[in-house]
Amino acid sequence: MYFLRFILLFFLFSVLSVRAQENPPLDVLFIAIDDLNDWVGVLEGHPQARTPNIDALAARGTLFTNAHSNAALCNPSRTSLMLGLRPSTLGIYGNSPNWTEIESLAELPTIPRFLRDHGYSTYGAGKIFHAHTFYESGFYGYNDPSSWDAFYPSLERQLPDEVTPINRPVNRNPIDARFDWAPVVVDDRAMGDGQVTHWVENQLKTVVSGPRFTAVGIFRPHLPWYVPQSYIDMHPLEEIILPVVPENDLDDLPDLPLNSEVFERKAFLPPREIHQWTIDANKWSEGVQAYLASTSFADAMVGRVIEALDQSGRADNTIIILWSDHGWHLGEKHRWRKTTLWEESTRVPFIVVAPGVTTPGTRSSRTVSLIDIFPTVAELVRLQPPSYLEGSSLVPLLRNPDAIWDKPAISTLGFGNHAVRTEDFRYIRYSDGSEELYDHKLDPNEWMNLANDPSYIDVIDELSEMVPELNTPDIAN
Ligand SMILES: [Ca+2]
Repeated sequence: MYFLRFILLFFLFSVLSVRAQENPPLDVLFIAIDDLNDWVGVLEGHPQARTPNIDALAARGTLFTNAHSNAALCNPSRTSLMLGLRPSTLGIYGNSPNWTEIESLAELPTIPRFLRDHGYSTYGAGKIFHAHTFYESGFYGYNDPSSWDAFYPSLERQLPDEVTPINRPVNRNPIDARFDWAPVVVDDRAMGDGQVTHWVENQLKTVVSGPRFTAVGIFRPHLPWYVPQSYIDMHPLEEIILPVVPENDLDDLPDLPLNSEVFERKAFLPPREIHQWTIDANKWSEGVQAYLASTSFADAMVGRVIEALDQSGRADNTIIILWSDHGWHLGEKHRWRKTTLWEESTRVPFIVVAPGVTTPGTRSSRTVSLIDIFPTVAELVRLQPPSYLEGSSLVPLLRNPDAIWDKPAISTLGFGNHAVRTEDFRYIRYSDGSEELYDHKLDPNEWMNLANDPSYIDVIDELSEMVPELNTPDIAN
């Protein structure tokens, strides 16, 4: 008996060590893009999107065509993604709470810290956690020094300085100088994203021992849309196609999303005022052009990073995950920017390339969200994830993109406001109990709110069961 057990153990040990030799721990390359909606070639959100590098990355693995952010605002989206807990569990709804200064949250591992604790070397550059580049403010964001072995520009500061026009706003809007666009005569490499990307390229080409996690946070197409002229030239102004926006699209909406500061943000780049200005000043097409140009610029940065990975010889041993923190409106629902619970704000590009797991060129239309990234990474690198994570590992969908999947994508904005996205529906419930329902089979643009249609009572009953029950009070208060 004892002998048998010994043989068995010996056998297991040999199998495990052979497996270990055959499968060294995989590297992870994490590509975050800021404010990139579905205006990406492969997602077909805009017919003139030109993103050849993101499209090529999608062709290497699995593209999730129905992926949604946890919150349509930088800080709650990114904090939630990196910690693996919903904004409504964390109590982080706005851009002001710094999670690293809240004791109960600061001790939770982020994705990179989790990997670092398990033997990974971790390198990061650019906007991973919330930060912005309104240069003169001296605000450097909420980075977590314990997550990284090295970070560019520094552990404290996530974004480098960049060259900007002198007389802002160049587009002469009277609302806010941060809502701006212009060509800049700057080499790609000298752009903030160019500096960040350059550092990551060198990092990827440097030989390190043991597994490595590398994160690059690309800032465009976040405002302001200052990009080299060549990217603007890719999108000629006279050919720009505008989103179709019915005149009466807001008429069937409840009061809260139209009048609450959570959504309307009158104090900060007011979304509907901006839209009205783009119409009055005949600037809508220019704005769309500038966003498309910024997206093509961000795509070029993705191309450089992937090229460096390929040159490093480690691509076959590297999991690649590309995501954006949330979407963006450019006139849909008569508004610009983010901060809504509608499709334009929540739908994001999300691509996973996992050697030995994903099949090149596959797509999954299952509803997934960025809360699923942490458990997915953990399973892909064969580590036991923290037990409290609220997402689901997407490995079953990476193996079979059509696998049965009954989980909705949940997006949250402000206290007590949630959207539930299933493959067929978007159901929104606001903190005051008001509701919206959109049938995506009939109405992919979410123009017809069916919340008061008696024939959808059963659907609403079913979807309201999926609304998160835990709503932690805003820790900023
Ligand atoms: Ca953002």
